[in-house]
Amino acid sequence: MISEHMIKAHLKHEKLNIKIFDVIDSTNSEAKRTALSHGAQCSFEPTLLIAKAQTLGRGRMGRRFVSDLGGIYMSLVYVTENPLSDAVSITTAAAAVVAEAIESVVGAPMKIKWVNDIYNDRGKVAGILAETVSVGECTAVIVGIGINTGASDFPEEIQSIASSIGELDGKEVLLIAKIADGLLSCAQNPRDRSYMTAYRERFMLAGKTVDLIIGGERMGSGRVVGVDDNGGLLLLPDGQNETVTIQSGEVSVRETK
Ligand code: BT5
Repeated sequence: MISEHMIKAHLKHEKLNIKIFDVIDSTNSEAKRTALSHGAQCSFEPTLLIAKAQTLGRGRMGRRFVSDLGGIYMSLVYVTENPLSDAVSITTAAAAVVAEAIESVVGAPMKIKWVNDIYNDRGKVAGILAETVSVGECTAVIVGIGINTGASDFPEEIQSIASSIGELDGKEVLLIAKIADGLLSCAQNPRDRSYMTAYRERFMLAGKTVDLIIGGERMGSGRVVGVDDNGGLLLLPDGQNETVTIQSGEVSVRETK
């Protein structure tokens, strides 16, 4: 059971609207509609949208995020006047917040694959989609998070990738509240990069040889050195001796024989 009252019982931040849906197309799309419905008004209270299932769950770059019953699908939308808000650092902060929150509720270690995927020791358990939309003179930030919490009977298309953090037996509300509190704290302190410690501790690519993929195309390969404070990937391209910073894209780890 997920109710507004139960989430608020765990929540530290007081100003948060909460809307819960049984099924929706996408909580990120609903968040966008919510932001746009405020028209030119540059302020509205942060709003958390939660669904038990999504019919059009979205991943990055137009990809599908499988959102059947047996997961938590949530989006936080808030207005920012901070020009530093960019999708990479918001996503990075959210990944650290989500990984820590899952660990504290479930007790199992989580790993972060740059930039937005949370893994347990069997596969991807959560994904993050950060988006922005212009509202009047301001920008609304939307942080969408999908977490697999049910049985691991995933559809064929994600069977080899996905895993679940398992049934939460009533602790869903605690997890949702921890994530919302963490995201709201990051939103209130946009220059604070202290979440990078949690991110780096769980970063699963350090030292790995990866292929860099941008816009679906392989752009080269190299060894991952780390992540910078803005969430950029530090990569030493093959055959070169200077590290480059990658701000967007994704990587696929090369299997070492
Ligand atoms: C993501 O994209 O992982 C971001 C997912 C964000 C989902 C949330 S749910 C609430 C909010 N509303 C939305 O509509 N979206 C957000 P990306 O890194 O592009 O990963 C997508 C890829 O992950 C797919 O191509 C699949 O390979 C895999 N995938 C799809 N569904 C999955 C699932 N349920 N669990 C694990 N992996 C999945």
